[in-house]
Amino acid sequence: MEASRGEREVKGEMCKQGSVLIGVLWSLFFLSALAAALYASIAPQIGLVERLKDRPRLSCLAQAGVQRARAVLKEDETESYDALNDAWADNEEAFREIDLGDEGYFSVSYEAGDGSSPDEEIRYGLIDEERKLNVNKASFEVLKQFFESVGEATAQEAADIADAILDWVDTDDEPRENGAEEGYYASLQPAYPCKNKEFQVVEELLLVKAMTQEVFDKVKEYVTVYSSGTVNLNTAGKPVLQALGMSGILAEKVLHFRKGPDGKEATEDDNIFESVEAAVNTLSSAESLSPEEIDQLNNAIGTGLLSVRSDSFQGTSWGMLKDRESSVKIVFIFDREKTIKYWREN
Ligand SMILES: [Ca+2]
Ligand SMILES: [Ca+2]
Ligand SMILES: [Ca+2]
Repeated sequence: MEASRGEREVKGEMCKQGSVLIGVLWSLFFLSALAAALYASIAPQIGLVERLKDRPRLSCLAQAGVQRARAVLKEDETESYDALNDAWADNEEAFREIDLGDEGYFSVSYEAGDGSSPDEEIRYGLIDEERKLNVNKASFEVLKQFFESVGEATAQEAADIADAILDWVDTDDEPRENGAEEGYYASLQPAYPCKNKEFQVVEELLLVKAMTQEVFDKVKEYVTVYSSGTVNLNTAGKPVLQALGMSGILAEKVLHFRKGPDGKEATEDDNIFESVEAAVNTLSSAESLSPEEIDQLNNAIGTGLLSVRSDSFQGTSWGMLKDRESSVKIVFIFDREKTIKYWREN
């Protein structure tokens, strides 16, 4: 009996130790589950903190890209004209993954297409705003043609949009034939005023009567509010040349001439229009032009909207660190006087 009481005591003691052990294991299990859950809930914040810590460095790297863009533009050797083989337009040496030592590197790049094919290629440099149509400066005829050919709007829709744009910008309150002024915008739900001032961003076009998201998406890369107002014959794509009254075939002849012997845009052998006055002679010396095409080119010149020079430039500068994937992107637009017209960092 004594022995069995002793046995019971030992067993009781072992049971007690066992349950303490199980309790400890449970606690450990519980704690590690809690830690895992906690980590999962704060992991995004840890990532965010890391990124925030990197941000000033990344921002500096991207800003170095903007400074480089200014320096390259300042050294532009062809001041009387601007073309796609200028140093600012396509220049890997100046803009592609420029190593800034331990800090990281920057790239200034964009996707390029000549408007005649869907093929896009990455180029390192700036986009001149004069390759686009300035909606603050274009006439009714140019706007109507542009929204018909590029926006794929019907003739009536294009006329509505063109007149509504002119009314949006002009300071009076008298609607044009197809346009809209205060009376129209005041009747909308929600109502907003007619601006009677120039567009400040291209997205503002969406506020104008008759404009649809569908049309806007088709035209947005070809419109600007930042250019001097003229369209550069050396850089504009087919849709913009067509808006100035050139046929598709004539616009293609302009692009073909510009590409030069190698048939490629933005290479050393590109042909250049050195002045608007000589444009007809320059083009007809290289391409065969019909009398109608010569008339079209002369009419386009007659709009006063053609030039061979650009004044405002847009760039996208990426700052990147060597050991991490995070990056900062700055989209900027400045003019030759280095006035910043647009700046967005994210
Ligand atoms: Ca008005
Ligand atoms: Ca008006
Ligand atoms: Ca070429």
